[in-house]
Amino acid sequence: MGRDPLEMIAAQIKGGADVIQLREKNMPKGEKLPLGLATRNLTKQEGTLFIVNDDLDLALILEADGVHLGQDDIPIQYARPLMKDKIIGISTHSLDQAREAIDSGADYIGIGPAFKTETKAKTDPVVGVDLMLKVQGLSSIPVIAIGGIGKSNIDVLLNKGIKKVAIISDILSSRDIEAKTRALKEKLM
Ligand code: TZP
Ligand code: MG
Repeated sequence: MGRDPLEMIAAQIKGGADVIQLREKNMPKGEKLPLGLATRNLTKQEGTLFIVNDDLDLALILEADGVHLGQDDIPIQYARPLMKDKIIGISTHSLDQAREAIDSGADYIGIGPAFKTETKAKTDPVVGVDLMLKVQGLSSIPVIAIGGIGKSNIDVLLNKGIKKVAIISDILSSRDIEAKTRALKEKLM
């Protein structure tokens, strides 16, 4: 039997995760809603930022701290009037996409995949560290590397100056999610 998603979230918060993103690509919205409500309650209680991936409607209903939009999601121009001064993050895979996200008022940029990953069904080509650094140099908003990052390769990014990361499988595949999150977080501090 799979592990309880809320317990996995609680373990990541205990381990020091700064942000929890609700990313359930294959879950019907009717199921995402109660999970989202519980996640909102927990993150609020713990003082952890809560971002909803893809679903602007859920982000609004759940009163999340922000929404994360990909290149094929609702464009930021339509999301901003509804999200007001809440966080809007944009996934980017190239310098042009990053420039566009910055110009359109993104609060942070996700960039990747940093390494090969099985988590996303259809990934763009791996984005090199040099491009990530260029994107970091474009503005002062946070740039968060994503895709295939874990304990075995995070130093490659850190050593070159990429200091913010988003991680899914390396954490969720761990037997002890709290300990793995803590070990990764310690590297980031
Ligand atoms: N964008 C590029 S890869 C990815 C996203 C959302 C998924 C990252 O998951 P993992 O398991 O940390 O590689
Ligand atoms: Mg998306």
